[in-house]
Order: sequence, then structure tokens, then C-alpha cells
Amino acid sequence: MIVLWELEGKGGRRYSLFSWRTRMALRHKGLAFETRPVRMSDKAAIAFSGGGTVPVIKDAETVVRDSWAIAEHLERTYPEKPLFGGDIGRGVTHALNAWVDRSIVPAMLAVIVADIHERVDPADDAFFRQMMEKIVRATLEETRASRDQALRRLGSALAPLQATLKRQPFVSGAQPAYADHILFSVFQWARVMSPQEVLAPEDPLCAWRERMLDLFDGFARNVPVA
Ligand SMILES: N[C@@H](CCC(=O)N[C@@H](CS)C(=O)NCC(=O)O)C(=O)O
Repeated sequence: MIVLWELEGKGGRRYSLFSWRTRMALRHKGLAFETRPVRMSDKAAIAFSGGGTVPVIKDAETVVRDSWAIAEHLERTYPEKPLFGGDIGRGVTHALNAWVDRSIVPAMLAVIVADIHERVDPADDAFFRQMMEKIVRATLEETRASRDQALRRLGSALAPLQATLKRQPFVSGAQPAYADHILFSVFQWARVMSPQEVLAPEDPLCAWRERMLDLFDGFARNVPVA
């Protein structure tokens, strides 16, 4: 049985966006797993991994930290139901991973950071505020005041994906793969922690998000959300 360490917020919400990549990858491979909730400020709980971030998995005796390293481990160890589709697919998916992390994650964070703060474990309250205010270079209160602007910036950042999903049902083509799980993690993060709708109903990303929520018997749909 694989064990996954991930963040837990109020009401049992599992809100680590990077851990959602791992959750989806595990279900994609059809692998059973158990989860261990950790608090963001409790680095001791994951010190065994050699780092201070989640996701971390333990697969038999192997400990792997970092969502990309975990995806590579799963692909190597369980080649059935591919996440990448070969070396070229892995390379292109890695490029998408970097682009989503540098363009889409910060754009989404600016929209939802104050909502996330309201839903983190109370013991993480001060830690979360301090870390995020440094990252977004504004107070949480200021981010609320500039939300409309942040939503417009998010929409512009998503334009290449809107164009892609007008032509094909998934980022990876006809079927979902890890590239879809990478992008989906950002929307699931928002869904779990913020009541703010971030997509217009006519946006092709909206129908794609529904398709992703339907995967694996509604695995991502049926969790505590904002
Ligand atoms: N590149 C890492 C990023 C992981 C990451 O930043 N995780 C966040 C939670 S979503 C975390 O643990 N943050 C705690 C901290 O930075 O102190 C990955 O893909 O796993």
C-alpha cells in the first residue's frame, strides 16, 4: 500500500495543489493508497523525506518527495496506463509542468490566496499568512481588493489552454494523462479552498474541468470543498 503525505485544512479539506497531481496520478495508475494529513508549519512530520514540502510518498521502502519525481517514479515502477506516453511525452509534459508552475499557479494564487487562508488549519494561520504575503508581495486584505484584476490576469494566462481545449477534449489529446492532472491540480486547489468561480461557463476549460471531475468514479468531485 502506498502512503501519501499531504496538507489538510479545516473540515478535512485536502488542499495541496501539488498533492492533487499525485492523487490523480495514483488513481490514473489504478494504485491503492492511504493518506497522512500534515500541517504546513509542521516540518518535523515530513523530515524523514529530506525536505519540507508535500507531496511525499512511501512506496514499499522507497520514499519520494516532489510531485514531478513521484510521477516519474510511478511511471517507471508501474508502466501500465502511461502518464507520459514515452520519452517525448515525458519531455513535453515536463515543459508544461514548469509553465503551469511559473505562470498559472501564481496567477491563480493571486485570486484565491485570501480564501485559502480562511480555510487552512488554525495552527497554520500565521505561518501561511507570512509565507504567502511574501510570495504575492501584498497583504491578504490587499489581494481581496485587487481580485478582479487578478481574475483578468488569470484569464489571459489561460488563453493558450483555452485554444487547445477548443480542439481536443484533454490537454494530452483524446485521453487524459499527467499533463491534464498538472493543470487540473490548480483548479482543484481553487475548488477545495475558494468559493470564487474562476471560469466563465462558456470557457472550454469549464467542460474540461467537468470531464476531469468525472474521472475515476468522480474521485476529485466527491471531496470536501469550499
Ligand atoms: N515542487 C514541489 C512543490 C511542493 C510544494 O510547494 N508544496 C507545498 C504544498 S502545495 C508545501 O508543502 N509548502 C510548504 C512550504 O513551502 O513550507 C512539488 O511539485 O512537489
